[in-house]
Amino acid sequence: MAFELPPLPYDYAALEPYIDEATMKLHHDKHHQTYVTNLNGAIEKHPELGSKSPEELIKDLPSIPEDVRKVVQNNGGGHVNHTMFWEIMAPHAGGEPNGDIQIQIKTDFGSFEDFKKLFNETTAKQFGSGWGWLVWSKEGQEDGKLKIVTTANQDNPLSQGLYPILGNDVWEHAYYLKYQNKRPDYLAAWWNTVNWTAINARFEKAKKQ
Ligand code: MN3
Repeated sequence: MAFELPPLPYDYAALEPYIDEATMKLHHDKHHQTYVTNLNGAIEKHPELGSKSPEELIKDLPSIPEDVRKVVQNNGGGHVNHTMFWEIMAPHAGGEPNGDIQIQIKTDFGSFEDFKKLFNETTAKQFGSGWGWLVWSKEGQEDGKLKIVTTANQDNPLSQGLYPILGNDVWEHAYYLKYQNKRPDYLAAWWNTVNWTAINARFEKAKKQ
């Protein structure tokens, strides 16, 4: 097996009351596992792809053999997205950002409150399944800039040359058991799980890309 499901870095119930135990169990053990299984199915057809990291695979989709390109886009994306998602959350987390990301959010959005509001509004409007992202963009920028973007399905900003610093999953499987159709309530509650230490580490990586 080329790729494996990473263990959840905390207990299934650790993000209660913001994300419930049943959702975490299904989301990690069933949904994320399915992306890994399907990605491995594509690798079986083209074993040379197994020497690359999942990030490398989705960064250069045009180089993926056509018969498995869509499978890699969806399931490689699903694997990368969820691996990040578990890492950028933690129990007893949330609150105000700290470190370099706090300074950069202030520079690019004015304040954390303004950033959060814009992120939640933008992500609430993503039609159907997808993700809301905070990305680091060097496109047309001398030093780089934070931007908020959304993607459909399991598409990852890496495929567009953008580095994902944080992302929130707005597929219904991420929130429907607890929040039903109230995506904005889930989006608002989710900030209580955000692990700013992990996000600062991703921001450091982004700047080195
Ligand atoms: Mn998901």
